[in-house]
Amino acid sequence: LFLENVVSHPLFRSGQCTTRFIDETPELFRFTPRRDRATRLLRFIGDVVVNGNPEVKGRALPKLPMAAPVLPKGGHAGEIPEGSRDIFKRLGAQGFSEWMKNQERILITDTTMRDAHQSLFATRMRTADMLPIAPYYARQLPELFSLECWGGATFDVAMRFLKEDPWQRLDKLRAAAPNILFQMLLRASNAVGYTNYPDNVVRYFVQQAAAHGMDVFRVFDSLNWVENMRVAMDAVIESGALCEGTICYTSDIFDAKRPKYGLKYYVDMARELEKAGAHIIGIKDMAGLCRPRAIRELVTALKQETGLPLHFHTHDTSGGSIASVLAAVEAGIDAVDGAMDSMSGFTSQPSLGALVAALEGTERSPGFDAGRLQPVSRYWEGVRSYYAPFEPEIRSSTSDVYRHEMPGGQYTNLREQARAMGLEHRWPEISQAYADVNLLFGDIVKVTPTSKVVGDMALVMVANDLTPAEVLDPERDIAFPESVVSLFTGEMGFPADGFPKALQDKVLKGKEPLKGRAGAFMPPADLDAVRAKAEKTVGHHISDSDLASYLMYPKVFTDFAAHQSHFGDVSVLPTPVFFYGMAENTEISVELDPGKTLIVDLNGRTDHDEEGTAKLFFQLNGQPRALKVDKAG
Ligand code: 3PY
Ligand code: ZN
Repeated sequence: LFLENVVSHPLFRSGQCTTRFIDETPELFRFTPRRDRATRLLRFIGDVVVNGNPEVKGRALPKLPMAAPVLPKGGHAGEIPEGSRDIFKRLGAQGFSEWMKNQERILITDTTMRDAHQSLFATRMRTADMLPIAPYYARQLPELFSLECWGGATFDVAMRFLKEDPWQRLDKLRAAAPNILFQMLLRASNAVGYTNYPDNVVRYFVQQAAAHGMDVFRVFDSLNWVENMRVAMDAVIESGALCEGTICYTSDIFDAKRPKYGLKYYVDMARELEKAGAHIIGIKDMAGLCRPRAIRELVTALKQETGLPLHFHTHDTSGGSIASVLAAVEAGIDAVDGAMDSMSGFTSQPSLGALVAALEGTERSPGFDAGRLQPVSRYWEGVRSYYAPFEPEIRSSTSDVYRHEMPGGQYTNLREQARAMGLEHRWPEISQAYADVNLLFGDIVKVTPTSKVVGDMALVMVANDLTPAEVLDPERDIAFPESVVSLFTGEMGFPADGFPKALQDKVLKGKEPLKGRAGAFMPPADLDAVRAKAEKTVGHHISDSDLASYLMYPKVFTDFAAHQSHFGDVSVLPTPVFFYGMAENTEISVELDPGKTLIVDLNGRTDHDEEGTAKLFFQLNGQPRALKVDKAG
């Protein structure tokens, strides 16, 4: 047993290992017999076949077996050409920032592996579907500026719902595509969570992400408060990575009725971000509100006022985003985001194919033609069909977004929350309540986590048939959700003009709001003590990245660890098996490790007996295995 683990490790064999070795490779010190992995996976498969995956309960499930996505023919092996990451490594952060400005071609980020699925199907895309295409990106699309593949909601969803380790996803992708910059979304002091963390936790998280190969950190604050971004920005800069200091765009710079979000607001913020050390300025139009005229004006002004490259991110909820991206390109933007065609449109990013085709033959063409995207897009099309049960019913663009201003990444999630509360049929009221809550809260920036608070309150209003006047009425007692109390306390920071005083008093019921940045009032986490506590809870040694997960989400991490010890690493299972199980008389293959494959056949099953137990008959690499599974609940 021992021989399979520690002793065969090259570092151990070199005789150079110290106690750090245990810290850095804890997996080698978990002495689980190898064949247990197969048994545990079989246990998981059996459970899904008999009881269903709780994550898809109540959804319309696809018919099994499902066709596998088709990978492009060829182009996945052989030499890896130079890409943006090689250039970055050569030039360093400052030099790379200059390099970006000197490019005539437009630089392109593909968001398919992060924001696109976050916005289209509730962040459910699994690592197993990302990994096979990564070698093609490395070889066929080395001209891409970056792959946005981590952060935002993907971090907690990975552990919470997909039962997989986000760090392992990053490591595996990194190994498969070492030449293209990886980009993540970081919610500044909220890191990848929903509320502020102590400063040393934010720093620790950034250090871990950088050590695992993250290159571009898109750092934003959900109230556009630069003061609240500094800790995260400094940590990124100190780690040697690229810091994209980001402005969240809301309202409309031309709306005379909302003058606080005029051009000056954004220019001032960009200047502050430049002073704070950003290497790139991100314009994050999370709801897709920035129309062509506005982005043209914004890019022109920010180019004049800052010496930094600009990167535009938008959503296609209204259907109008490609026009905005092209306007940005014409105004001289340096980099833009899009998603592969089959993963684009609606609440996701605009289509990369459309963008590249529009720029073909111009001096701003990205250096590859739209044809090169098609095989990759076809692969994603197959992947997307796996996740159909997570897609909302709505099929078309909706320019109604200019009214409710809901971020693309939230739209499908809020509809999901509404569905879970039995309120989906009242969606028009919910979206109106969302707009009303924004005004009640003082017309704030709405992006994770503030957008979630606005959504929570909107659901409460609709569920309880509350009007805005009733919410404000001092005589009327309202049970505000915890997230609303947290917002008005200042735990997510403060908007530049503060919160409306009367509502704040009503929400806080005499409790004092914070007098400044939440991080300044939080004692630093004792990382050794937290680690010891986490290890005691999960019952084994944890790695540095496990600690980062635990610091972000203690309960989610411990539940995930318990799932892993019961079922093993389920991230290696094909997606249809993970969510929908296996049909009788079908076979799947599972790659446990490179070159180590498990063939699983489900030959038949019995119904539940009186005790509620069903028997499943498998073959595991040709050997018969029977498995008893109890009925859930
Ligand atoms: C996130 O924070 O996850 C977002 O996508 C915000 O737009
Ligand atoms: Zn987005």
